[in-house]
Amino acid sequence: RVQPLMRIRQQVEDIFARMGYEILEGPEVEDDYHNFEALNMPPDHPARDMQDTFYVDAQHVLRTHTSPIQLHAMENERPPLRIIGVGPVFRADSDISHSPNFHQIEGMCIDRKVSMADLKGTITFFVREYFGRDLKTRFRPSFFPFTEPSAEVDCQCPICAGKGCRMCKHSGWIEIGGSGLIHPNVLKFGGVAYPDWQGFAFGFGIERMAIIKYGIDDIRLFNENDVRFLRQFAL
Ligand code: 2NM
Repeated sequence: RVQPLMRIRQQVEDIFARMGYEILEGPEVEDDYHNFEALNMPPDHPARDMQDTFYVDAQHVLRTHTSPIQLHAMENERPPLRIIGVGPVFRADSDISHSPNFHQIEGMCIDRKVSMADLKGTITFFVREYFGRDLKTRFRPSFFPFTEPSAEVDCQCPICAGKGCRMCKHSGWIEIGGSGLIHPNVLKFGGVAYPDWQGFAFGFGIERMAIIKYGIDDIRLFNENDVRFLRQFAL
């Protein structure tokens, strides 16, 4: 069988491929510039803390997110761009809901005029396709260094259809990712001529997307290779 996480990755990639996105991977070891500096995280930024980041040497890290893939795409391709960056990422964190090597899928759209409305339309379409029904999507103001404005993305809980259950902590809503308009500093670092070109971006954790769809309660199950777990995802 296809491993459940890779099934989810294929499904998510496929939805964005149908919207015209190009699917890209990238190096798992990145230099400090592409993982942090060019994403508007200067040398004193708290995200660089040794407690979160696996350092390879003074200048290189195991990428902590897939956003460096977007940076490489800005450097190597010309707008308009629709890019999905996907693959493993690494953070020094491990418990029932955090894995030190989890997977992200991030999207970026760069065009002449791009707004929060375009972002919301794209994410709303994705949520409907991914869960296969008409779940509502909600955007909450938030902060990320690489986007301004920024928003967290919630959808109605697919387990209880918004009624309230253990998965959504009885709120009816569940957080599925982050998003925003790409910060002008990031576009400039990537060599994109702002404001002639503008962009939106978003990111999801693939384990989290799988956990929410299937009601799985422990992220570690994906890597244990217990056939009783894996068999439940037979086609
Ligand atoms: C997120 C949330 C918000 C993001 C931004 C970019 C880039 F490189 F284009 F600026 N890529 N991904 C982004 C924005 C990711 O994940 C929670």
